Amino acid sequence: MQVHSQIFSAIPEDSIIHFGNSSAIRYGLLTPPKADTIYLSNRGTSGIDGSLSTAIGYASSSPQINTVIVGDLSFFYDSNALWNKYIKKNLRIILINNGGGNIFGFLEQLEKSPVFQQHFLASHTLKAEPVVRAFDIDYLEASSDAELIERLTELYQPSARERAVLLEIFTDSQVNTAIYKQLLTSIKESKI
Ligand SMILES: Cc1ncc(C[n+]2csc(CCOP(=O)(O)OP(=O)(O)O)c2C)c(N)n1
Repeated sequence: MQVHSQIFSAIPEDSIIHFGNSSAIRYGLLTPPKADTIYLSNRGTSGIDGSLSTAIGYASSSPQINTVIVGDLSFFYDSNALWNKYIKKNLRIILINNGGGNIFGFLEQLEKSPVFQQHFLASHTLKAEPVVRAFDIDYLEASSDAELIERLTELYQPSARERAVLLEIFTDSQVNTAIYKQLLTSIKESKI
């Protein structure tokens, strides 16, 4: 949630934001909307196949800054979307890498399953850097709050951007799950 709040402070007004599935859209909806910004999401049937492709296709014919906020499984699953000669420098991909499908950590019954890590979370240690470099896209990364603030400034600096760029933000899935559950409990108990 901290990461999303920082991202939303940095995204310029009058731009386009695309959300992937599944935590990205949920966190996005919890963050107060930005003025003059269009929010898009290709959720399909909550699919991870195609959210990146749709966003990249849209950005290729858009004059505005297009930011795609996507999780790691969604990104790697649809990374072939980057093999495309119409990608322009208005594209900003923000990949929130929590090492798996963290959305499944919110479902109590699944979490108790002996195959949770392997088959539901599908946990991994992949990094996006070699993938985006292969497609001639710039790469930035952040693993702390301080780094994130600096990288977000770089991400939206027009003079620093000659090509599309991906910012990979590493987060801790266990912290994410604990905080999100706390939030849901607070809402149920109407403390907020
Ligand atoms: C094609 C397809 N396969 C599997 C799923 C099931 N599914 C829904 S969300 C999700 C995990 C998304 O993980 P990630 O993109 O890393 O986002 P996170 O929830 O961790 O933020 C999966 C596998 C799906 N929706 N579509």
